[in-house]
Amino acid sequence: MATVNATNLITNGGFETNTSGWTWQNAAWSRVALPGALPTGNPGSYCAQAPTANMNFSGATMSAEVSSAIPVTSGRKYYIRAYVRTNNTNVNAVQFMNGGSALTGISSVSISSNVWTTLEYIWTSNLSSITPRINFTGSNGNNGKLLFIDNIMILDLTAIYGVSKEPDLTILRTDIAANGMFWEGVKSITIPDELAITTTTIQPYYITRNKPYSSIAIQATGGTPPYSWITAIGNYGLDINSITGVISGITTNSDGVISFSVTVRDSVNRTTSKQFSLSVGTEPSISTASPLTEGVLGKSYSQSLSATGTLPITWSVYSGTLPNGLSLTGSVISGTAQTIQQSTFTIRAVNNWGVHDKQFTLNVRDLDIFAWLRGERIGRCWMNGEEIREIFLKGERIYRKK
Ligand SMILES: [Ca+2]
Repeated sequence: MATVNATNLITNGGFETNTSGWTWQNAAWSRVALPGALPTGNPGSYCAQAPTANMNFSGATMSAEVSSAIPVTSGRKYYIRAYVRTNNTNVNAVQFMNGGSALTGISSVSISSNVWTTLEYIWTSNLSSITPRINFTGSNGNNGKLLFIDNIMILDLTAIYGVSKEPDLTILRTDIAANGMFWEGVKSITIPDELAITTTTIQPYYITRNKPYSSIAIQATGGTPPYSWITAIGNYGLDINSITGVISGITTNSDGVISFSVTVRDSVNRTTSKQFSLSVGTEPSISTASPLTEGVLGKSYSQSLSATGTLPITWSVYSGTLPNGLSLTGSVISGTAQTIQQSTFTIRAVNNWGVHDKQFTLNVRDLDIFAWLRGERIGRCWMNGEEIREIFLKGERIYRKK
């Protein structure tokens, strides 16, 4: 919340200093005590002449007008307000005007007899100055009853709230009510900080297709809490909790970035929106089977690993070690096997949507396998695709794989 000075652009808009700054169509207008309650601190209103005099409302008007134009700025927003009242049954309308001309968007208002009526507007100026006038319109009859005016006020909302942050009437009434009505000169007015969505990126930003998703709550600041949240992302299978600001659901969207607008509304219906996006994809799943293709001592080796899931996928040896001489680069295990061994290790595949670990074994065998038959080195013996390790003849080993 911030407290700022709200300057009434109309000097003596509440007639606290009698007729100063005003001219009157009927010179007999005078300051009188208020007939009926306005907020405290309003010691007098201006009214038409005393009840014994005549006011001709036979198609005529009666008006009070500031005596010199006040500057305004085209394009800026202004809060305009006046209290009016009459017990003259021949008066049927009152209007806040610019001298003798209507202000754009502000028309006359019917008034009920002897009841204070609030003229209240947010007006976007199309002028460089205005001469505020309260214009009563009547018909048929001469009588001497009363017309009251009080608390005429013009506030430069653009100056108070800043460009593009001017409130609507509901918000302004809330602000003013918190401080009491004010009627003259400079008064302080409490305005809420600008309502803003402070979350920059919805977390988690990456959303896995076909899996339940729940975000960290989107955050807002300013305005007048509590907040409610609105968005239109139902076509992505997601929705926002109107109270918590948490986005959840299951999306079946294909890979890619989805974008949508999130709106926050505060308790006085001020709203602001922000564009957000989420990235849809799927987590990795390593599809290469274990054990891996056997390596041969001293020979170059290359084995590409594969995984499903949204690219890019980053590969690493999560635990264990690759056979001596081999290394993992990207998704390829390669190198020159240096040691006859069987290695067991865990490969990790990671992308923005998840992690998959899978254990592999990789055997490195001897390149120069040979065998001995009765003391002579010979080639290798195979049977049904299996390499034979030893052959015995009548208890004597006649063949041995090295
Ligand atoms: Ca007053």
